[in-house]
Parts: sequence; C-alpha cells; structure tokens
Amino acid sequence: MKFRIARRTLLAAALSLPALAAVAAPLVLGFSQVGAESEWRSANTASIKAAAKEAGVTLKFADAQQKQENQVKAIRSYIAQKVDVIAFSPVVESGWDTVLKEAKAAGIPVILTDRAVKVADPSLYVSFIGSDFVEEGRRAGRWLLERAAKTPNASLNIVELQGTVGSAPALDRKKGFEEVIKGNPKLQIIRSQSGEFTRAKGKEVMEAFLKARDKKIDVLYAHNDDMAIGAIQAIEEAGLKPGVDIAIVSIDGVRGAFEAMKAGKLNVTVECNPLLGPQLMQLARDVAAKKPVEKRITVNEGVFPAEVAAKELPNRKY
Ligand code: GYE
Repeated sequence: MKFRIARRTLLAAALSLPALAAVAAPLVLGFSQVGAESEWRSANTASIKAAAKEAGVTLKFADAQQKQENQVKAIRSYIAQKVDVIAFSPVVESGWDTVLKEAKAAGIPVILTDRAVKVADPSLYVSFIGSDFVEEGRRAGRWLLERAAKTPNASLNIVELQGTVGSAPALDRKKGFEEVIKGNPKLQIIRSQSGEFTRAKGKEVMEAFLKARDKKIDVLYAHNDDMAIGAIQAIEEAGLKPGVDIAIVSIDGVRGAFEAMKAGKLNVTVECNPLLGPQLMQLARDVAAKKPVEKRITVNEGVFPAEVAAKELPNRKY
C-alpha cells in the first residue's frame, strides 16, 4: 500500500516535470543592435543588457555595426535558434519585409525598439517601443523659433547634420524641424548632409560646411549630440566660438551634451531616452505569454536648454 502511493506520487511528479521545466525555463530574447555609433547607443545597449540580467531573460545580442545585412543575418540566426522573441533596432526603415515574413512563418514574435520600419503588412511586428522622432525635430525647431523671435531683424542661416541616411530618426527629425521653421522666412537651411550619427563624421562634414562657407552660418542643427560634439571641435579649429558665433541645437541629451552646454559650447539638447531595457523585458514577457500589447509605446522626454545644464547634470543617468 505504502509502496503504491509512493509510486503514484513519483509517477505524477515525473509527468509534471516537462510542464514545470517549461514554466521555469528562462525566456530567450534575440536582440540585434544597430551598432555602437553614439553615446546614446552605448547607453541603450547597457540598459538592455542590465535589464535582461535583472529580469532573468537569456539575451542573445549582436552588434550590426550600422549595416542592415548584418541585422538580417542576426535575425535569421535567431530564427534558426528558435528563440522565444526577437527584438531589433532597425538601422534603416525599409527592406525588412522578407526577413520579418520568415520570423512570422516560424511563429516568432518580433518587437521593434527605438527605430521604426516601413513594411506593407504591420502584423509583421507585434509592437514598437521608442521615441517620437518627429516631435523631437519639432522641439528643436520651436527652440530656434523662440531664439529667432529675440533677434527680430536678423535672418538665420542654418546648416543641418543629418543622422544615418534612410534611418527613422534622420527622416523624422528632419521632417519635424522643417515643419516648424517653414513658416518663418528668416530661417533658411543652407546646407544639409549626413554625419552618420558619429562624432568623427559630424566633425568632418562640419569642416566641409565651414570651408564652403559662401554665406554666414548662424545655426547648426545636429540630429544627435555626438555629431554636434564633433562639429564643436571643427568650429573651434576654424577659429570660431561654438554656442556663440554659431548657435547649436541637437538631440539625445547625453552626458557629453550637458558637459558641452555647461562649457557654453552647445545651446540646447532635446531629450531622447535610451533606457528602454526594463520596458523591453516586460514587453517581451507579455508578448511571449500572448498577452495583448500596445502597437506603439512612446517614451516621455523633455527639452534642456544650456541655462539648466549645470543643475541637471548630476541627475543625468546617461
Ligand atoms: O539619437 C543617435 C543614435 O535611433 C534614437 O541613434 C536613436 C539614434 C540616436 O545613434 O544618437
């Protein structure tokens, strides 16, 4: 009798083992990162890695070095490895339909982080978590409008350093900024080129802008802080005062920008929050559990002019 109970208990335990293992197995998340092009990106990567650890998620991470083909390869390898969820930050907006169809056919849900895609079928991804880049561009434009209003008769010539060609933040930040300044005939973009979101390229392109100077440059609009910081160096090397001779507005709100503002070399930064890790882990869990999720999750952000830089710097987390 005793023996029979024990056997039954054992049998039941053995039967429920696979079920138990399935519940306890850590979620596997394959993540394809754009690269390591900026301070923003480094903070984003650190946030994702730390949040995965904290949440007990097994993270497979690949850095695509700003190349779409590397991202496609990484996504295919995550499909082959049968991960639970795939997340990625797409370097450019277009050209994802094929690989996302492959993920869908394999039954693996895809989450977009930070940058959006243009696909014919929006069911190819379950959710997007990131910033409103058009609004960031508008915020940069509004700051400039206010500044222009303080110098009533002057017209301001603007040079623009764009982000990576074809990327959502470059397209949207350009669009939002242009939308706001369009109505003001005193504000003209006289030159616009990509600085690929890096300091080195930002410096190089600003040097070219300064050399080709047929008109006075009054304002630099940089799609991220790193390019602004590179450009600051170019402006100084040309014997001009960044933040004074040329007003500078940029986007991200990384520590380097706050330091530049404190030094009087940058006039304003529009915040773009890279700390998406904890929200991504929660979203991945919900998606894996087939819970309904929002199609678009937007992050809250502010605008920081140079006047508040010294006070804000100790509070900055990236
Ligand atoms: O602004 C820039 C980075 O996609 C929001 O990418 C991100 C942008 C960020 O390289 O610094």
